[in-house]
Amino acid sequence: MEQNYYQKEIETMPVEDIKRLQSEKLVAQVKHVYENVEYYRRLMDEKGVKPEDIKGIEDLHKLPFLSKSDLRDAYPYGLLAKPLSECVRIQSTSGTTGRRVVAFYTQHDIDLWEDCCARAIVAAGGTKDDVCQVAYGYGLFTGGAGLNGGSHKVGCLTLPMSSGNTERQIQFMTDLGATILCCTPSYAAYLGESLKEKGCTPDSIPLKAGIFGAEPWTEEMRKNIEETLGIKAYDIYGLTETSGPGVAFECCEQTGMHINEDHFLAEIIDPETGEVLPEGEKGELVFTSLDKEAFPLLRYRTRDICVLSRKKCSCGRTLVKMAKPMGRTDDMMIIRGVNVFPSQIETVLLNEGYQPNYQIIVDRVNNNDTFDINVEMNPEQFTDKVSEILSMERKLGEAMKTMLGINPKIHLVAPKTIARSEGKAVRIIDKRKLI
Ligand code: DLL
Repeated sequence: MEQNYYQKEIETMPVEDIKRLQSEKLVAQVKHVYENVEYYRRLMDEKGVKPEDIKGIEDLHKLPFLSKSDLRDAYPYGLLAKPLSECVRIQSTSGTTGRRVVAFYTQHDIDLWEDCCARAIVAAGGTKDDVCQVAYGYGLFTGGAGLNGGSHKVGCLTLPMSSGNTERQIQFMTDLGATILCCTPSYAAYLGESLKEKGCTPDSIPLKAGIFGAEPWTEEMRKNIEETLGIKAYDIYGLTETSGPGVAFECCEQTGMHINEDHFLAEIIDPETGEVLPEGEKGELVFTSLDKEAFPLLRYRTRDICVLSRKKCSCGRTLVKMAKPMGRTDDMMIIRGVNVFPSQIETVLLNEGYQPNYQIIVDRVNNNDTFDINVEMNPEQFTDKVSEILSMERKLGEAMKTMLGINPKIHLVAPKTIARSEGKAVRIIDKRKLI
C-alpha cells in the first residue's frame, strides 16, 4: 500500500539516528529545565544529579520522576520554564479543582504539537483534499485544539464542530461531505447509531477514516464503528501534560500507536519500584518532552499501563509503538471522555453533608457511558418522602456536575445499605470491560 507521511524523514528515520537526536535534545532540555524551573532543580539537587551528568538517553534513569502530585504542588506557574510573556496559550485537563492540570504553550510548542496531530491525520490517509470534522471538545480540553491545528497543517478543510449537538454534526457531515472524523470513540459509535436510525447507510456518507482517542476502547468497538460508519478507525493517544493528542498515533497496520519519539522520549517502569523495564514488558508509561519550551516535563509518570514494541512496522515508520493503554495505576476513570477521580466525588459528598459511603456504577449502553452514583443518606437526613428525596438528589447532582463537568445520576439510598467491605472499599463498579 502506498504510504504517506507528514514528516517522512523523521517518521522513517533509522532507530540509531532517532536515538542520537533524542540524546542531543535531552541534554539541551535538561539544561533548560534545570536553569529555568526551580521546582525541578530542587528535585535534581535532592537526587544529586547535575545537568552535566546527563550526556544522552542512557543517563535518563538518573533523573527524578515527576508525577501528578508535583503538578498539583507546583500549580499554576511552578513548572513554567519560559516567561509568561512568551506563552501564547493554556490548555487544561477535564478534571476540575485541585486535580486540574494547566499546561502552557509557546508558539513553538503549539507548532510541534500540531505537527504531531498532522502526522496522525496523514497516517490515517488524510490529504489537503479531505474534509476533516473535528468533534472533540474545543476550549480548555486539548482534543479540539490539537486536531484542529493538525488538520490545518495538512491542509484539510476543517469543520471545527466541537463535541455534542448530534443533529448538527450529522447535517454538516452529510452536507459538506466530511471524509475524516475526529472525536472520542464513544461519540463516534453514538454518531454511527444516530446515522443508522436516520436511514444513512455507510455507503451514503463520504467518511473514510476516523481518529479516535482520549479514552480506552476495545477492538470490538473498533470493529463496530468501522462497520456502522464504513471507515477505518485509528487510535490516537496523548495527555494534557505532554501537549495533548498526538503523542502517539496509529498507522494502517492498526497494531499499536507510533510514538512521536523526536518530541517524546518514552520509558516503561515498574510502578512499584520505579525501575526501568526492558522493551516488551508491561508497566507504567513515562514521558520526557524533548523540545517543549514552556511546560517541559522530564520523566512524567502518566499512570497509564502499557507495553512498547520496536517490531518492524509494515507502514515503514520506525517510531516505537505503544500498545493500547491496558489500565491505570491510579483510580482515574474516563467517563464520556471526562477524567473522573473518586476523590472528587468524596469531596462533593462531604461538602454537601453526606458521609463518603457511596458506589459508582459505570456502564456502556448503546455506546453511551452511563454514570450512576449510589449515596447513603445519613440517619438524620433519612426520609421516605419521594419528593424530598428527589429534591436532595437534584441538589447533589448539581454539585457533582459543577465539580466533575458531567452529570451523574444520583440515587440516595437508606443508611447502611451499601455493603461495607472488610478490605479496600469497592467504590467503582465499571461494567464497560474496556480493557
Ligand atoms: O485525553 C488528550 C487526547 C485528546 C488524546 C484527544 C486523544 C485524543 P487528558 O484529558 O489529559 O488528555 O487525558 C489523558 O486519557 O493518560 C489516558 O489515560 C487517556 N487516554 C488518552 N488517549 C487514549 C487512548 C487527552 N487512545 C488520559 N486510549 C491518558 C486509551 C487514552 N486511553
